[in-house]
Amino acid sequence: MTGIKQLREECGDELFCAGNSTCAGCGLELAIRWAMKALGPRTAMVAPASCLNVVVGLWPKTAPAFPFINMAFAAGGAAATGIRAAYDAKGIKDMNVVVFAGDGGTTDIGIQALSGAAERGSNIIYVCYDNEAYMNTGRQRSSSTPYGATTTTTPTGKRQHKKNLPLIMASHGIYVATASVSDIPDLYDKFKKAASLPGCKYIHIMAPCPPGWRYDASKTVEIADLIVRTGTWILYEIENGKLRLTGKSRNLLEKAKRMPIVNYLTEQGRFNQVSEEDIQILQDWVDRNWEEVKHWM
Ligand SMILES: Cc1ncc(C[n+]2csc(CCOP(=O)(O)OP(=O)(O)O)c2C)c(N)n1
Ligand code: SF4
Ligand SMILES: [Mg+2]
Repeated sequence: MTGIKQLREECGDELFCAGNSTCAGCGLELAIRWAMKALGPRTAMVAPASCLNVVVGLWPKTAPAFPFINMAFAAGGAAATGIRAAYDAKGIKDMNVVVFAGDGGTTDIGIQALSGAAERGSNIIYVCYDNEAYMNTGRQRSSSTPYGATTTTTPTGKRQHKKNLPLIMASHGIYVATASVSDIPDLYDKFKKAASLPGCKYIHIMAPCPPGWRYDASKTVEIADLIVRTGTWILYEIENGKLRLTGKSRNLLEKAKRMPIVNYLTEQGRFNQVSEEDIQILQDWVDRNWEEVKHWM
């Protein structure tokens, strides 16, 4: 794994520049900055409707120092496939083509275009930065919002569990990785790996959002670490159908090693209303997810 010292030496210029308008402590900003440090400037990015569309700013003062296109909500996978086809037609072989989409734009609205790109084997990297709701429009629930979380459309707490999109994408037989903004070397290595592989690759990043999750902006990395240490978000990569745990998740296969989920929930205002019964339902869901992961190992 790339160490912190090596990361510092390897990383080139900042490609997602100052002047962007993310909120303080935005997990999306950490995710895109480090993804781009791994991918480098020969990268074209498609951004379906999301916070990312807005925070880049308006031309000529836009934050990305690389080709960037805002896209219709449903069309991320299709647009990236088209861009790759255009590069191929022009004989340009050294560009990464990347979709950077929110959880709403991935797990709900963009899933058919993503599934199509994966099935066709389009040579793209599709990234979902997951802040677990439609944040840009004021915090509505998505299929990636966890059970119990309040949003404006689930004011008493969501009653359905989070959709497991990484494993749905793994069922397409492609390279899949999960990541967290609390473990940058792990995230960095997964982008480097994805860029080196042919076909469609899928990376799902847990990217906390202070105003949406209702916690202090200084705690983003701490919260992103807690979600991993409680086993609520599992770090792994799946290559050729085999799952390999990475980062802190490597030591958490045994339930006794995982912190109880309540330690993660109490840090965030969005879980203020959960009952003891809800906490147990969430804990059981976490434990079931670990059992599921074992089937892929
Ligand atoms: C077809 C369509 N419906 C609704 C919208 C309005 N809209 C823009 S961004 C957004 C929320 C996106 O949520 P997500 O994909 O999770 O990204 P986030 O805002 O959380 O970064 C919505 C509903 C739109 N642009 N297009
Ligand atoms: S609302 Fe959340 S995801 Fe959007 S810019 Fe602010 S912190 Fe980032
Ligand atoms: Mg979102």
